[in-house]
Amino acid sequence: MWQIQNREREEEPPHFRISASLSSMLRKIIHLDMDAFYASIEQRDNPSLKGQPVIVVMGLDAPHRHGAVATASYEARKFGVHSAMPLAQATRLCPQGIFLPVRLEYYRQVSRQVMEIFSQYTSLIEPVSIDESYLDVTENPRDAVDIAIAIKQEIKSRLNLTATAGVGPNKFIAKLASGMHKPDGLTVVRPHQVQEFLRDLPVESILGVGPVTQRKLNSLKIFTIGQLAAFDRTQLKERFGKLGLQFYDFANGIDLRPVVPARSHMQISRETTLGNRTSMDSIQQILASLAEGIEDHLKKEGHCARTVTVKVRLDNQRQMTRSRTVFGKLQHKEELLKIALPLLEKIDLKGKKIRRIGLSVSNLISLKDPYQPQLFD
Ligand code: DCP
Ligand code: MG
Repeated sequence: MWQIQNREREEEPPHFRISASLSSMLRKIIHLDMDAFYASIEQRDNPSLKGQPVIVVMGLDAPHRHGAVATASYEARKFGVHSAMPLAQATRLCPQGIFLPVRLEYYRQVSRQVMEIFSQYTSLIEPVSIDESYLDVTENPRDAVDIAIAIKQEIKSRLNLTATAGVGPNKFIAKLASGMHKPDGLTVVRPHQVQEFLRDLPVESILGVGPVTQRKLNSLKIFTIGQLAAFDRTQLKERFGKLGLQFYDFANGIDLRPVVPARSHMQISRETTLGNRTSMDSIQQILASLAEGIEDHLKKEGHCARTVTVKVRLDNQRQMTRSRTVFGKLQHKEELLKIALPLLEKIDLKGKKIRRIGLSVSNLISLKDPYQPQLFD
């Protein structure tokens, strides 16, 4: 049975007061992670391994048993065996274990089959590893929880494997949620439950808080995410720099990182060399004509973009780039420029000249996709 942590029907008033602009950024994100992925595939393919402590090893045939555990079935984990453990240690902890070699190409095939299931629900799929992905299902009219349940059922019925899912208003929350109940879990955090969900979790559950940062935070009497959320933002910035602001946002349930689909590695770019005496005004005009070229290309391909990058090469040969990713879908020249010009201003040009300037867009989204809304709807 799945453990569904869904306190939506509780009658308490919502704790989390989200401003209008923030609530417009709430999305429906599902984080999915397959359970004991390599080991589960081996157990599925060989029923005699069901319920057995299966340990899949990278370099099983290496001399002197120098292999390392890739993963262990949940039965083997009871003996303390886990990923990245040296084979010799795993053998000591679990002598009755069934040790198998990694079949990476085959697991990749299964991973592609999992992705195919995801793609029926959204095109915004960001694979993080062979068995873990973020899905942005905001544009799918179905409830995110229904979608997560349907995906889990389909993975079970079509592939005979189990996955754990977390549903939340952003990537940070969805990932934390999916880590709550494993294996075969489903944890849902609705926007008004975010604050309560985060409050008592240890600070080290925040992405980027490693042992050193954890010690520093603890020395400030910050042990829980709730304590971090209540801490002074300016002080966090002074002590931890930009990262401090990121921690503060996460602690307050804010995460603006978009789900970046795999195909978004594609980019469209235009660039040109500048003359010796090109003024800033004409640089802006040149940028506008580069933007026009990109708009034409995007329209022809039926794409829009989420990321804009400005690249300049200076007369000292140094190259500098500035990028910005937005929630909206960009296609028109004016929209591209509205992002590109401030990016250009961010580049420190004191005493230098721009030799070459480039504009590119990436994070491309297809407009032909059934789950993509029409532009500017
Ligand atoms: N993997 C690996 N080496 C590691 C960690 C993981 O080769 N150090 C491989 C084996 C895993 C797969 O990647 O099966 C997915 O990694 P996960 O961390 O998601 O672990 P599992 O899916 O095995 O277990 P869980 O149920 O905890 O997700
Ligand atoms: Mg996994």
